Amino acid sequence: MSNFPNRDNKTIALFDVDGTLTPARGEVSKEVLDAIAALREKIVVGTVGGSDLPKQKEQLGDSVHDNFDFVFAENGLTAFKGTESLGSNTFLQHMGEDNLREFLNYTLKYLANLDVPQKRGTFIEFRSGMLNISPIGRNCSRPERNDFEKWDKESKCRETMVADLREKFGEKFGLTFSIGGQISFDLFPNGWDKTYCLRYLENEDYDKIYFF
Ligand code: M1P
Repeated sequence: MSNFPNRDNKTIALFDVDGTLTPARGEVSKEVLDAIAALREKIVVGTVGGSDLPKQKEQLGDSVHDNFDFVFAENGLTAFKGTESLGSNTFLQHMGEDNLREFLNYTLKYLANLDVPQKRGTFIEFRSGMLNISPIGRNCSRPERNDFEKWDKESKCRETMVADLREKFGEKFGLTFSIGGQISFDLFPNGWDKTYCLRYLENEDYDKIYFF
């Protein structure tokens, strides 16, 4: 950070990736990189993306560690200051094997008992920072996905399942549930959203933190 002698090192701007620095799942433009480089002369800059680091590099380039002071992938579960790793965390580490097994055994039985009109494969996707659970199965086709969404609106399948899991495990394991897409819902430890990365800035003593 000493390459920028005249900048305000007490102010940092953090940028979301998809839909902010880049189009959704797209690549960053030269204009945006130039604007970031100019801003970096004045204040500290960082990225906070929901995707993992390889995907963030596909979008922002392999030089992302050179162009930003901080790089937070998976909302900060993977964290870098320059090229120095600040740490990493996973859903498995948060849960521990015993709690995870208890949760999965219950959820798999619940899924088996669901009377979904069409069932395909990959009902539970194990991601590094979350679980994604789908009553129809993630490898359904596009038309099957659309049909499930309609059926789910009437049957309230996901809503009912989430209410059940939340009551049984929400407080016990500190989990947040979120129905975002068409065929599934996500669950992750409380606080593992975009604010997760802020824990790495606590010791840096910033006066102002902007998030875009
Ligand atoms: O971005 C919203 C959701 O998109 C997908 O959901 P679905 O496959 O149900 O449409 C998933 O990637 C999910 O994790 C995500 O929250």
